[in-house]
Amino acid sequence: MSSSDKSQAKSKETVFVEHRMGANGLEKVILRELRGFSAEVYLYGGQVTSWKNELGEELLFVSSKAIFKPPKAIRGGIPVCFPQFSNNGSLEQHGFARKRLWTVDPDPPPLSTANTSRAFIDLILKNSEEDAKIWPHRYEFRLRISLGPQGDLMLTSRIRNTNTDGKPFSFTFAYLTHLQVTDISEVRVEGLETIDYLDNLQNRQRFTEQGDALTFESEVDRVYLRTPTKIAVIDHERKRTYVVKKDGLPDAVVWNPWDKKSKAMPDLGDKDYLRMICVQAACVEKPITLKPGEEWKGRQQITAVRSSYCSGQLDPQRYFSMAIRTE
Ligand code: TA6
Repeated sequence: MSSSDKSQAKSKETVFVEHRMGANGLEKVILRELRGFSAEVYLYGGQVTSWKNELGEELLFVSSKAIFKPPKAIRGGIPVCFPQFSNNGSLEQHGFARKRLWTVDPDPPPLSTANTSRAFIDLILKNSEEDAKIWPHRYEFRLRISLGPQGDLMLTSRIRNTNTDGKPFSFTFAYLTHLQVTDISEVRVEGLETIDYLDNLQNRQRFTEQGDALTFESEVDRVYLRTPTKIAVIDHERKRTYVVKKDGLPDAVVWNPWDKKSKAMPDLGDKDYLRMICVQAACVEKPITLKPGEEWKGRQQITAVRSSYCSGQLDPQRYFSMAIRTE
């Protein structure tokens, strides 16, 4: 059988989008692409809870004690923080979108970026009477989750102000992305060197990152401001690099709870912090303001590439630029 026949046969047998019952009767959608990458999205929270490579290796972290039951947010994967990131506002921490039941968007307006993938799902969340009591605005939040041809995981959010009272609204936003790593003490983050950040562990005081890659020896909870559009997370142990590319999201939040906070969080295993790093494409410092009829778009694309980086063998900066070139 020729290779094109094989790929046609594979394409015939691949179910690109499958609706399934997940934990506790919550509905989920499984996305599969031809090369064998897959992803899982719960309609509860519009939350990606799994992203696996062609070998079936899990690339996202979900807590061993995650609670898949409303009204608790699922600990791990990629919670969507809207209309407020952090507890620095009038709403609950990270807003309510991750605790709402999203629906499949039957007829989404076309996205400007050409979509070649068949493994995608369009979800939508709209204002509700209940939420209007705490956030008195009308909006349409469209979220497309897709697997690209290289297995990359793409999330595109489009938020439109549909207020009929002429009022604008403002919001902050983050994809609270939990990446799975082998050993946090062997992880480096490239791309944030010399960038200013707000340190949530020091009353959001402003500091400037050092000139070298970010490494982890204790709890980190920082909002990096106006970062480059590409950030690399190198899992040295696994020889894997995640490249996070973002658009419309100027900031990036880096979080690891470390041991003490892990023990204090009931839905996080005591040792889970060793296997996770949160690198979140976000808009925190300067809220986004939309007038009625205006729409904002924020995209995040994560690619997992093999990295042969071993200390002393390869300059991470050079590797990082090489990793981007192979994109
Ligand atoms: O992303 C950083 C952060 O704001 C941390 O401060 C920590 O609270 C984390 O989010 C998780 O927040 P959650 O509300 O999901 O427990």
